Amino acid sequence: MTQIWVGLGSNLDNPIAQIKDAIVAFQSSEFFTCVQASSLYGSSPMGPQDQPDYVNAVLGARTSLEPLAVLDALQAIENDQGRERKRHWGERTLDLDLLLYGDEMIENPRLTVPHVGIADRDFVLKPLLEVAGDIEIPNKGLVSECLQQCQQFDLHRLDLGETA
Ligand code: A4P
Ligand code: MG
Repeated sequence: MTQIWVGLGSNLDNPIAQIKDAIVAFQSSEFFTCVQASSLYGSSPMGPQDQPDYVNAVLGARTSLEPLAVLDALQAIENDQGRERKRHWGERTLDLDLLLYGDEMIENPRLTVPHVGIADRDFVLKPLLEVAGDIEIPNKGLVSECLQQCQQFDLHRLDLGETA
């Protein structure tokens, strides 16, 4: 079994519900166990500014799937939640990025791990630190060190109150 970390993002069609549904999809999947999710965070968009704010989270799981099979499973969950691929860094119902696959470094036409943007974005690093602790990102350093140097996107933890 390999420990994986997945970044979740949504800014269309009730983003909070999209992220919660995605977490349930992992919990119900035969491919993943020990699913643990961070809090949900709000963030301003990276990329085109004429799109809604995002909801972001990070999820950990254990799996016996090989890396490309994990990517297939992530894309199946995205597609189940109505993902359409429009413009780069544009709006989406659900984006699932494979941030880390154990401590492996993978360079494949379909898959780069660690995810290319992992060390540059507070909306990935803050929830990762919350749920994974201060782990080492291969070739990048500790999550806390990356967080001190990364770009900021008005990140704030969402208070979901009674509905959490
Ligand atoms: N791919 C390669 N490596 C990976 C990986 N580690 N995990 C390939 C997932 N996919 C990976 O992805 C394009 C292709 O990347 C996939 O087919 C896969 O083979 P995509 O999801 O279709 O395209 P994308 O998401 O538009 O591109 P990209 O580069 O993945 O964008 P990002 O980095 O995911 O950024 N602003 C805020 N505040 N919060 C966000 O979450 N997200 C984005 C998307 C833009 N702005 C944002 C946020
Ligand atoms: Mg993506």
